[in-house]
Amino acid sequence: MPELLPALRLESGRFFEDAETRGERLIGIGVYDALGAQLVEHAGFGALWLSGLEVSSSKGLPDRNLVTSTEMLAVVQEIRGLSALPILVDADNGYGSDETAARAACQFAAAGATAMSIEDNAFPKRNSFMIAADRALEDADVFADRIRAMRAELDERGLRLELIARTEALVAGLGSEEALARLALYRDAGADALFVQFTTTSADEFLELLPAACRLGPVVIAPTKLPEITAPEFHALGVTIVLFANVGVRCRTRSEAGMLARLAERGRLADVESELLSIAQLFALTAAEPRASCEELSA
Ligand code: SPV
Ligand code: MG
Repeated sequence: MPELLPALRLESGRFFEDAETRGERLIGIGVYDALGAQLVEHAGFGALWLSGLEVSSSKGLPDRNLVTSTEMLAVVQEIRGLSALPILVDADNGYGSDETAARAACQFAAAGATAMSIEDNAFPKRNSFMIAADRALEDADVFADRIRAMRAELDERGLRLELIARTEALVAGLGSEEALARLALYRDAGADALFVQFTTTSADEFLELLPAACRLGPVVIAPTKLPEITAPEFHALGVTIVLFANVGVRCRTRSEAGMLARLAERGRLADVESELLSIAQLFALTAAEPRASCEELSA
């Protein structure tokens, strides 16, 4: 009987503190299901970003606080069953209150997640790249109290989960000073890592404040709007984890849409066969042992 699950090499301890101590720099890739997590692991990346945008999109929903913590939990569980990579859960704004955030933190921790990111978008959150969206932020002290509430609940239950505090201050047009003040407040409230989000219009501000943010603590970024800068370049600036946050769902959706358009036009499988995994490759991917490599899958 083959092993159905790979041996898990889960980090115990403090993920970000350990990464800093070891001088570790990682790339995390956005995922929304276990299959995507397997592909990311096979490709050799070091972390999984369970992306709110990707999970929302995979359900045909906009990224506006519609996906619930229990839906995210189900994905954490399915991924943890197949991958030993660190799972960083994008928990939006914590789902509305201190209690919802603390409950989600405990559930994600118990399911084997490594970290949970919460952002200071007011409820209901809007994805950072939605144009003309209301950009109201949560009051900074209210948000800091949320971090304390999550930590207290985790500690009370003897659970360990790294907390990533993300500010949307640059996205909201509030400037670098506000962004840094919020990051410092969130760190003092107990966040293990800091995340500063930006869009095209705030990319310069982001690059300017990045060194100061990195002096406050371990930093996580998602440089969707600075696509020319490499992950090693960001690492050299002091960033601990670079997230390519939404590449999975965008790639799969685009390639599937293209294939379907050609199939609709031609009505013949042979015309799209070269765009498909073979059935054998699919079986190899989902077989217990041995699993197929990325090179084999894209051959
Ligand atoms: C996500 O992946 O859901 C993120 C990153 O929060 S982004 O949507 O790119 O802002
Ligand atoms: Mg998100």
